[in-house]
Amino acid sequence: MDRNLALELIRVTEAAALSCGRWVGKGNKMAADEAATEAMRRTLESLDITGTVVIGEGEMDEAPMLYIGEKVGRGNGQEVDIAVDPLEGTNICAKGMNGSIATIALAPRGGFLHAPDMYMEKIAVGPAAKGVIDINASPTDNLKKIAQAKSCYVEDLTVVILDRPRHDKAVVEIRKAGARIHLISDGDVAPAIAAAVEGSGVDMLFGIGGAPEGVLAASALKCMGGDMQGRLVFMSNEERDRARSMGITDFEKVYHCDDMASGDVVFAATGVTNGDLLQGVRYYSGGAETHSVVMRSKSRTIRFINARHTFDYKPIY
Ligand code: VTB
Repeated sequence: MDRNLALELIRVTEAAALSCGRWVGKGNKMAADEAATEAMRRTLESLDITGTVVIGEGEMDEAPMLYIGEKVGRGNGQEVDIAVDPLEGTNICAKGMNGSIATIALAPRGGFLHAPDMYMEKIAVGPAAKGVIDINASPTDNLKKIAQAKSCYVEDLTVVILDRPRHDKAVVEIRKAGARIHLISDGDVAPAIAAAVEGSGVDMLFGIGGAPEGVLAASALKCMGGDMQGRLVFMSNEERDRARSMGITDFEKVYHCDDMASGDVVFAATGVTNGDLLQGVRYYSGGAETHSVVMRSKSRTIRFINARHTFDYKPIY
């Protein structure tokens, strides 16, 4: 993977964030998502890659852009697979709440799990707790192991969980175990990554969210030396059929980072609204500032990038 691509990717997520940033708090999640998707699609066009979207906005017939199977890039460079979520956390963006990001990951052809659009049970931690998590163990056991690995008390740990009734039982157990909980309304990719950033205040992401987003989180955690386990959650026979048609045969399989994202992976994200990981887009007279992260699994370099964009020279925004 050409390492310059990593910096090129930041331009893609910045463009998405700058575009949907205009929709923050406007109560229109569809418009925000469309703005991010359109900007991401347009910027991808300028990359010297032969890209195929494998995690995208949906199937060809349901998404006008960045649909699964869509070819992107100039078509003159390395063959890569692309996972995108132009606006992860459409609701939070529409409500102006914390935690929405624009995100993308690249892997060599065949590098990503083709995750169907369904639920995935997830547990994610940073490098300090790598190798101690077990999705088959109880939340309490996982917390004890993480605390031991991090040389701290369970009471010092903060777990991020989507605020959903399906997590009520786990929330009770985690509180009883003594850990702090940060319940979020949406957007579980950024907190999974934050768990791998020392000093972010997040130690673990736990619970059931989207499977495609699980692949994006796994890509980032692979670049950071963190750890993640995921297991698909089937809600119907249709979902089983769909998974089968995407090549999935073992419905109980526990996916580790490398099963979801393999090879030389590059990941980038830009904050749309403020969060534990990234600051949101801040507009001012004549421009805006963005906050992004870009990383490569090969070098494990993690770059946080603040960029100031001057609109006179970027009239598109
Ligand atoms: C959402 C979204 C998350 O999972 O919650 C979704 O906010 C699925 O959960 O960021 P619901 O169906 O209960 O809303 C994510 O998209 C990603 O994992």
